[in-house]
Amino acid sequence: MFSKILIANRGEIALRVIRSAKELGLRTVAVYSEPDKDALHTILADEKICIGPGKASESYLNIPNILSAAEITKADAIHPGYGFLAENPRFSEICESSGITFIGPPPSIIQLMGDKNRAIQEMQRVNLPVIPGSNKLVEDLSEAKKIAQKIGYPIILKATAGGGGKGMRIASSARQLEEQFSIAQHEAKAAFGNPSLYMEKFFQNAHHIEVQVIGDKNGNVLAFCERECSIQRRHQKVIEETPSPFMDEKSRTKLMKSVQAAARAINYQSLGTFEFLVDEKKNFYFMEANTRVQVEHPITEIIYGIDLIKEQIQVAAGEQLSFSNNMKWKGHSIECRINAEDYKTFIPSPGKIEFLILPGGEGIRTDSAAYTGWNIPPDYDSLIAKIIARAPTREEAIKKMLTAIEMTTVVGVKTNIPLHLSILSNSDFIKGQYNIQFLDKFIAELKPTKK
Ligand code: MV4
Repeated sequence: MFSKILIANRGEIALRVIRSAKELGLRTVAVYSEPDKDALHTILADEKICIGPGKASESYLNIPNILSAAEITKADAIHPGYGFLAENPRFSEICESSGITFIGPPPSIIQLMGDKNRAIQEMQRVNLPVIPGSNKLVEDLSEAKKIAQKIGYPIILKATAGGGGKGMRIASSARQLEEQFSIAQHEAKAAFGNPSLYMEKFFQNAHHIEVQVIGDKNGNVLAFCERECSIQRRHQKVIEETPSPFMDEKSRTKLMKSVQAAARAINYQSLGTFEFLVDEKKNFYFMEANTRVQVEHPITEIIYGIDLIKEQIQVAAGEQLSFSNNMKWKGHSIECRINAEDYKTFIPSPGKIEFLILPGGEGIRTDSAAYTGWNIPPDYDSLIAKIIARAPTREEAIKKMLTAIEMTTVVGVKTNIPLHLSILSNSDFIKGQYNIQFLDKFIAELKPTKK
């Protein structure tokens, strides 16, 4: 087992990793940018090293500075968290060649899943259903039009070096495809340095459902109960829950077994999440996989009563998975992401938190690095806290979450708390009758169009 790990991240996830590392008796090193001098992860780690100014490219994305911090403090492992360098294959390779364990999958897996088109081809090879589409890169507009004819409109163009919705363009006709194709190529080139696109049938009324996996270095791989993540706006998740109110036992078992088999077939190691679209008939189609811990991982931890970050650190140190295949989950869990933003426009609202009261009580967990007096810097995401509610039934979990959020106080910055309260009180949401269309429609109703 390691003796000291460096957390190459910030905010709530850095604090989350520090907690599990401390419980494992490890010493912790925080890296921080100048605006994060007084951040909670900086304060609560055993050691701290400033790695640069606020701009992410000069600090949290600055590989030489992060590795120097690891050398200086003699850290024997690095946890990348999510975002920043978490899915950068070059970073994991440089860690390994520097004799520092990268707490995540091997570079080959990060590389595979980072190339979205290649990942789809590989998942098809190991018999995981994939979204009907080109299943190859689309070279030019004329090929795109031929493939779209075969698949049937509407179609969606996706950047193979993208993911998480970045660089997606939808076309409902050949004329729209003519307009969108070159825009999608330019956006992909600008955002990822790679203009390559692939195409899929666009599922209008699907669910966005994902499956957590974990693998150790001895070929053991586990898949967990699915997470429903359809409530997103511009590909930013707002509310996630597990189990999905849409899935039934039969579909759930089939999905989990299929993911476990596919993950085992490619010898998946460490934490990962396989994302699917599920259609009205509950057919699931692989969309993409993330080779990192996800923001919403606590809802899975809570229904299983496990610590996924501890497991991830232990398997990185070569230990066996500490839980078996037939794990049971209990109850229902929901996560609400409380952001410092205008809830109608989603425009971030950084600044000083004058006063903060986060909720507690039975069945409530808050993952947050915010505190009264903390100045939310404008350089990073605007997450204030993740509130996670767990109860025996979905109805009770919703009621518990509503109560928790009503008793949350944030003074000094705008928040999306009103949005959460209105979603959690919405009858379709309460009935569990929603899909990926829900939030865009809901927000349109929130702010009636100007007369
Ligand atoms: C899709 C899709 C429908 N059809 N792909 C990919 C990244 C994720 N954040 C959203 N993604 C989607 N990919 C195909 N072929 C629907 C989504 C999607 C979505 C799309 C538009 C508006 C809201 C959405 C919410 C979740 C998923």
